Parts: sequence; structure tokens; C-alpha cells
Amino acid sequence: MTSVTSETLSDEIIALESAYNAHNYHPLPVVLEKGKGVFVWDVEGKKYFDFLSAYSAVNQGHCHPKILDALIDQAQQLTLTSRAFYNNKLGEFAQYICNVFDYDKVLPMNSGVEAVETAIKLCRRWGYINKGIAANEAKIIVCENNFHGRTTGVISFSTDPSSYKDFGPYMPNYVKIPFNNTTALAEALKDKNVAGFLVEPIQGEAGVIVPDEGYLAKAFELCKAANVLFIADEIQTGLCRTGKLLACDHEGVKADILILGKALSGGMLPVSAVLSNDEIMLNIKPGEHGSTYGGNPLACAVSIAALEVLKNENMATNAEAMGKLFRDELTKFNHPLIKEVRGKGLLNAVEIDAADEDAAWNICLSMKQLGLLAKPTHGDKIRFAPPLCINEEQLLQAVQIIKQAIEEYAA
Ligand code: IF1
Repeated sequence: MTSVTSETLSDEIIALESAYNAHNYHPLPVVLEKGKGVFVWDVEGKKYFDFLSAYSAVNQGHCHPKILDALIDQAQQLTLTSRAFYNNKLGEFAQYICNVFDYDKVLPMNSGVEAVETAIKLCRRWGYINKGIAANEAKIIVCENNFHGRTTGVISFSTDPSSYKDFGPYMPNYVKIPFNNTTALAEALKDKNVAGFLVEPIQGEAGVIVPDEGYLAKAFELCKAANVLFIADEIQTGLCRTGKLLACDHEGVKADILILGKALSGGMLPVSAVLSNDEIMLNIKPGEHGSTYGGNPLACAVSIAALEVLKNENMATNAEAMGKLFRDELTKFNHPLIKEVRGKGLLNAVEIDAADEDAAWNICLSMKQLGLLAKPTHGDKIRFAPPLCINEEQLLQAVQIIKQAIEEYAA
């Protein structure tokens, strides 16, 4: 007999990564090598629905041909100049994105957390220059169970020990209040040293926590009355994910500082941006903030294409319709293991009601067997967020898989 090893190619690749790469994640055991639209394929050739969309970075679908063309064309022309020189794409990108979101100015960065850090700097600067807060006294209000990224600055105001524990010391002057609570916000806003309120319109990492209708509008109004900047982290909720261009659009709120990331490049490369009006943005002068890759021509070309695709393919409308269908179907299913189905547009979560604390993980493993990838968050919740190009037939097929996985787990 020929000797066979029991290891699959996936097992080998997982072992290799584990041997040499830091263990800062606990991925589902699937090794992907190809993606197209709502589908991804593993190294054994098995096809899956992608119901994570790289945490909403591939809203436009994997390897979108228009965004890919923009990437290839620009990569053959010019990729990076640094900001020591002008490049011929940044102005075009800046004008385009400012028009789309109706702000005076944009400041481009790369990762999401860099844009959050940028927004914090802009807010503090505005607090000192425009509001007259005494030096180094500015405070920013944040919400409990927030997720804004991984820098030492941003984890300073995390309330999740897995984000901040043993990474101290922490930066002071962040005031933590409960999410979805305007009474607590009103109380915190009494402090004259408060310069800003930083909020996710829907809390992602916390398990897709949708606030009460009217919360964002009321919070915005309270901030205005207190002369405090409303800073929206739409890195995950923005760019059509929740059924509108921005999640704040559901309540007619226009943030003073808007933070975008993830799908701003449709998954091609890290691109983030902060938008605001001149009164806020022009407080930062040459040499006071920046990034080697921020505003690079490759990112600019890709980002324009990524924004065009969202608009030209009506992805907000589709997300709204498909999201409603998804929640309706799973609510109708009415399975005892499902405690709650919630979300907005195609940012959804199902809360599992089981004594077994590994239930959500095991259901994800069984969905994987059946051809759908999703990830548990905070133990008992599963996040469902497919690319926004998913059609009705695909969505109903995916729902069938989810139902079957839950039934198999229950049996
Ligand atoms: C990981 C979560 C999602 C974000 C918001 C800023 C950032 C994120 C609202 C930072 C990033 C990602 C990071 C990713 C997991 C993921 C996530 F579960 F952790 F919370 F999407 F829900 N603001 N969220 O959601 O952006 O610097 O990463 O580009 O693996 O840490 P980044």
C-alpha cells in the first residue's frame, strides 16, 4: 500500500501559519484561495458563501472587476510618491469623496484605527482652538462595548479586557457611558471640557447592537446644544452596509467628523478617511499629522472605483431589501435555539440560546461543512454580513444552509 498522510492541504497550511505567525487570531479552520462576488473557494476547491465579507471590507463583493481594473491600471502607472510631492490622483479622489459625503475636506489614511486616531486629534485640536478648552484638558465621550481598533490610544477607552488587559498604561480623558442612553450622554455633556462624542451608529463587535430609533438624532442634538463634536465611526456601518450610504442617514444625522475605512477600497488595500468641514480640518497645519501611504495614488484610484460601484450597482437599496428578507426568513423559522435575529440592511446577527457555550462556534463549523462561512462574536452571537451584491436566490439558498446547520446542531 502507498503511504498516505492523513493531513489535508488545509491542515498543512494551518500548521505552517501557526508555526511562524503570531497567534493573535482564532480563525475558523478554512483556508481560502479565491473569491468572486459573494463566493470564496478553499484550497481543496470547495465553494462557500462568504457571510463575513472581511468584516464589511468587501461590501462590493470579492475581486469586483471594476475595482480590480482600477487597481491594475493604476499599479502599472504609479503607486506611491509619499506626500512630499503631489500625485495626480489625490485631488481627484478628495473632490470625489467630499462630493459624495458633502464635506469640505477629507484626510486620507490607511487602516481604520489610524482614521479613528486622526478623528481624535482633529476633535481635540478643535476643542482647544475653537472651543477654548485649556491645554491638555480635552475629553472625549465614548460608549461601553465600543470597538474602534487596536492602537494603544484607542484601547485606552475599550471596555473589553481582551482588547486592553496588560497593554497599559492607558491614555486618560475618555469618559465611558452606556450605548443607546441619551440620559447618560446628557449628564456627561455637562462637563465643559468635553470636545467630542465618538460613537458607532451600530455597535459591530459588541454583536450588532442596533440602538433605539431616534438615538442618533437625539445624541446629535444634545452634542450640538453642548457645543461638542459628534464623531461617527462608520468604518463598519458605512458604505451601504446597513441599507443607506451611511448608517447615520437613517436618522438624518450628519456627523461633524465622519470616519470611513474597510469597504472604501472594496477589499483591495487598506484605505481609510476622515471627513469634516474646514472649521475642523484646517486646524491641522502642514507637518502636524500624516502617513507615508495616506493618499497614495493607488489607494485613490481604487477608492474612487469602490465608491462608484456602490452607487452604480445600487448596493444600498439591495442591502436594505436583502437584509429585510434575511431577517424575515430567520424570524419565520422560529427555532428555539434562536433567541433573537437583529440588524439593519445586511449587517445582522443571530443570538443563539443554548446552554453549551460553544454552540455558536459549532453551528459555524457545521455551516462551513454545508458551504457558508460566518463567524461567532462574543460567544453566543453569529454575525451575518454577506457582500451587498447578493441576490434573492443566493440569499434564500444561504438561509437554507443556516437553517439546516441549526437543525443539525439541535439534533
Ligand atoms: C480585527 C470587530 C468588526 C471597526 C470600527 C474601527 C475599526 C474597526 C467600528 C478598526 C475594525 C474589525 C477589526 C477586526 C475585526 C473587526 C470587527 F469584530 F473586531 F469589531 F468588523 F466588527 N472601527 N473592525 O469595526 O479598523 O484598524 O482594523 O482597519 O480583526 O481586529 P482597522
